[in-house]
Amino acid sequence: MDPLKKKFEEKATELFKEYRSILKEHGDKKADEVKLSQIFGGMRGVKSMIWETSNLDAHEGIKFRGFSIPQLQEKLPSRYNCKQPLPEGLFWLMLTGEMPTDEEVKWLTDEWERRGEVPDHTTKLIDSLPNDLHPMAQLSAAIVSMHSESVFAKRYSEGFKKSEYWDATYEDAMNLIAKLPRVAAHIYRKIYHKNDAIGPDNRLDWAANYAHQLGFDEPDFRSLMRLYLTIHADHEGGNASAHTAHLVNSTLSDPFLSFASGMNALAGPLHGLANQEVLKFILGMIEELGTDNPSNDQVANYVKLTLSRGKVIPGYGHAVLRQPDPRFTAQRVFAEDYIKDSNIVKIVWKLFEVVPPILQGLGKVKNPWPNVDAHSGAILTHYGLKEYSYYTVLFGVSRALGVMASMCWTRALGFPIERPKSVTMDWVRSFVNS
Ligand code: HAX
Repeated sequence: MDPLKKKFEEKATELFKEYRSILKEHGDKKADEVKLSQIFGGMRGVKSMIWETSNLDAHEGIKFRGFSIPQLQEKLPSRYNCKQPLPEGLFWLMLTGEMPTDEEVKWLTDEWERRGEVPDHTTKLIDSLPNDLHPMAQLSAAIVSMHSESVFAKRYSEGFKKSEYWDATYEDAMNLIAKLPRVAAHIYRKIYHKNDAIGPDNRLDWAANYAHQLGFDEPDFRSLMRLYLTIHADHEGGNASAHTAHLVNSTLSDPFLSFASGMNALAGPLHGLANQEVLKFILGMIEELGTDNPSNDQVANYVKLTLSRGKVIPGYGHAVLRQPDPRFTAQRVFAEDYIKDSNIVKIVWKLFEVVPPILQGLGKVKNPWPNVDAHSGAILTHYGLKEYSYYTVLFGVSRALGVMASMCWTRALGFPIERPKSVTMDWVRSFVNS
């Protein structure tokens, strides 16, 4: 058994016993009460699942196994004198709850490299799709086609015990994460570079290798990818993409099919697609104003105009957060550190000054602050990755780390199929009149 799987098995066996005994003793204890406003309002805040890998606080933002983003930047292993952590280390941390050593991370980089080969039919499928099909649709189709590789699906069809589900899920998680950058890079090169694919370079770490296959080998872009793929990896379990993957997997649909479902949720403009929408919005502003160096007043007027057109301001607001998103702040710090002069980056910072008071003034927006998607496009554009329709794919590659680590936990703890309760309006009417 490989060292990561072994460590996970130890941790999972321990937690399984603990959770079963908690459930036996305290199963009837009330953890929450649900208000009608939550039933109508997208189940905000309803405690309804276990998600070990990260936790989101409305004010402090995301913590991965208790570590904030600056703490990850300080404590996770890095390489090549890069100030940014290796996402491999975050996966290890999320899966085991333990900070990995340099050697453990090195092992994981090599292991993902070893597992990275993409089936021929997946490459052919991508090549057969029209270039104007959105990259997220191509990603989802490609992942679905890798169902052929699922160890879980194969072992299930042969008949295996529930206590062994986690093992097959771990194999699928590792294989999916290993293959995903190659699939995602193939989609990019096919659509935007006349199918001029670039093969992997097995001397590189997972993030740098992805950057390489996209066609970006500058050290700063590699650093950006390490940070980007770390901070987008997980946002507890209730967000739409993670929860979708979790729900689908609860039917014992295999990890490839489950993760593809999560990607379809990420592709919505209120969720991950917001990163492309932000750049589109900024480019639209530049075009309408006729300058890429607008004043704060010009930016504010454009924001108000956008709202008057009945649109949301992409990159702002959040269902849980009530402060600027630490993932936004991490990207801002990166841009301050690495990027000397970019008018698009400066527009992102001007938006940060003018948007919150305008949204606050509407009197209905619960969180007027920027979220993760407000910054990424400006930095990617600065380095030459300008095809904004592709941005959500980068997010999706990162999100695999958290979702797949969590899926291993879900299967190791043996959680059942999800089945919440819906109610009819008749029920609501009689409830309010009772
Ligand atoms: N611009 C304009 N109006 C906004 C707004 C924004 N950025 N954010 C919220 N509102 C509006 C809502 O549309 C809603 O209006 P109505 O009552 O007229 O329907 C009202 O304010 C209350 O919404 P809320 O309770 O504050 O926000 P929700 O929890 O319902 O929604 C969203 C959270 C993120 C979907 C929302 O803030 C939004 O649409 N933001 C813009 C899109 C975006 O950036 N999405 C990415 C979020 C982060 C993420 O998942 N990344 O992947």
